[in-house]
Amino acid sequence: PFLINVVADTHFTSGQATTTFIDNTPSLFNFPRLRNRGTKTLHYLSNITVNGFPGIESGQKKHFDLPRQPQFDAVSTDSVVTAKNILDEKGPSAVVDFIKNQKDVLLTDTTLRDAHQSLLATRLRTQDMKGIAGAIDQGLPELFSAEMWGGATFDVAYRFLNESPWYRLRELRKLMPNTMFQMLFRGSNAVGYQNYPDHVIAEFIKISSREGIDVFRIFDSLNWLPQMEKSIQAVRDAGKIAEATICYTGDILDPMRSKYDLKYYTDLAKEMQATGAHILAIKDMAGLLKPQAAYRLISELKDTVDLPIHLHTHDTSGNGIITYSGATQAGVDIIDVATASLAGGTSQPSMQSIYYALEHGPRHAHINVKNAEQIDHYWEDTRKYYAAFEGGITSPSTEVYMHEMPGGQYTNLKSQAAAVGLGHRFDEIKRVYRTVNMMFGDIIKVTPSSKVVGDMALFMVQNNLTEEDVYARGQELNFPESVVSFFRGDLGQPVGGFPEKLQQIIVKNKSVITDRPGLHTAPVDFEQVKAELAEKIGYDPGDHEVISYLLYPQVFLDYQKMQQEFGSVTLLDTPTFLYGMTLGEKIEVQIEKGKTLSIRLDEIGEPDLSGDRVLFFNLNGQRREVVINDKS
Ligand code: 3PY
Ligand code: ZN
Repeated sequence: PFLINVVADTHFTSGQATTTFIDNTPSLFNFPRLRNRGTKTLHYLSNITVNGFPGIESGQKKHFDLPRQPQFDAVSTDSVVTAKNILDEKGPSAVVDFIKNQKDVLLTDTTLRDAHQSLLATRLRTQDMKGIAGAIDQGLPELFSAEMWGGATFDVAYRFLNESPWYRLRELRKLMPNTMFQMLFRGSNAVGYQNYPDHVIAEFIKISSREGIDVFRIFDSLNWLPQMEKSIQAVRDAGKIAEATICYTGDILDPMRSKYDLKYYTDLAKEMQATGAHILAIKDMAGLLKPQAAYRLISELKDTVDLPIHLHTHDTSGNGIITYSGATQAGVDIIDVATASLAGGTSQPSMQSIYYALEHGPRHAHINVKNAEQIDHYWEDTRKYYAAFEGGITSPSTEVYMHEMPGGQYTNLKSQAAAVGLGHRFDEIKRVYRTVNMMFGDIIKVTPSSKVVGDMALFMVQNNLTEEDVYARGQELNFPESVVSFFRGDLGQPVGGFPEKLQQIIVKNKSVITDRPGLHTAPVDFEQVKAELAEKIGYDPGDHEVISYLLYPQVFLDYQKMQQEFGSVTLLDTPTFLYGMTLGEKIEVQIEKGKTLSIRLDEIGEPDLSGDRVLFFNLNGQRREVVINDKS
């Protein structure tokens, strides 16, 4: 390969190379890596088998039975007109009318997004979704939508699963033509943790609509409307459904938490309606909306706005079903649920449970529960693959009413704490999280503002700082970057503004902004970025790849590098993807129609002095060896 590189080098072939040519041309050593797909797959398998998957030690592979497939009594989508059919044929206003004409409460199934984000560190792979997607489309045509994209799934797919979120969207779209796809969109923070320029936001919405997203749940982590308006307009322009979202915090029935009282929510709802949104969503990201409060809030909102109301909660406290029951009585139009095997705890309440909770009452949950139970068998079996990523909350935790951490953050912060050696002080971190929230002025906490609170809490615990210490010694402390950025106004303005004294201590002499961060970001030249990316990856990228690179430059390039090294590993079954192979095991990977890799692991050699092991495989009848450095 070295000689090929030399001969291919234009500088060399032009005859200008001198004796320093080899030293000064490091690209000569970029050997064309493992081109062939089989070889790349063997390379991946060898690496995982020897070194383990990030977060999982090597040598853990167990036998898993194939997940059970649903047995439906009868399905006929011909007779059911789904919300997706209505949207495609008649547009968003017809869907709004469809919702308003329902007597029953409609369901959104969050299994493919929030459920695994909240329970399994967002690790659910497209391969496992593909195994059941068609059955969901056929067996649950009454669903309002399936939430399957956005939030943390976007970057986690690239970062940890070696797969493109766009691949997921395209594959599922093919398998679920009759189901509306819903995504969680962080307003001006898109699917990231920082503010992006307005036209980047608009471009992202345009591309994801084209690729198959129908409903955009748009929120701002501080409930600051100016950060949401551009997104709502972009969704309208794309002919899709804009759900303007109010994040719920505090407790409207607690007089001690008067900052977020009923009037706060109803006033905001009126402003949301004025943006031209199609639906109003109430996003109870931590699961703080208690049953009586839900009844009260939804009743008042129904009297205040003319939009359908879509409620989202997390079941962390164990009260989720009663909350939904209260909301349903008060007239909520749509509620978010997850399949039973991925419900409860920090995830959404169970779809099957709410069905029976409402059965024989005035308003039912609108699904075929038998089909839902059948589909759930698949998830019960599939969840087992991901045991290594379980968050560990196995029972209701009412402490959430104290710390108010969003469902997806709890386990995240726990592992962040463990990573810096503070795992044993997590109870203290939870209390300090609450203290920080109050120091910050009692803010809305949801990605990315929740991360700021979490970072500050970790910082204080790590440095043994009390609230008083922060005020007394703050000038000499170097606060985490996310905290400084937040107090400079980079995420927008919190309800009631920043506490001035603390803001001064944290930002010190840096300038702050009080208007929309989008007004301060330089515009992006998409063509120029595309050319820059093409140069880096060696091919002409699609607009979806350009936007991914814009949002997550390093994450996207790292993903590309992994693709070059290991090829596409999205088609491996999950036990093999996560745990590698055991000696003598045989697997089949269908890489395309009619093309299957048949792989057997025959031998794992002992490491040599530098730690290299040779693995012997049989690939489609041929003996192949792979050398891998043992880093375990
Ligand atoms: C996200 O933004 O990823 C969330 O799930 C917030 O609740
Ligand atoms: Zn959620």
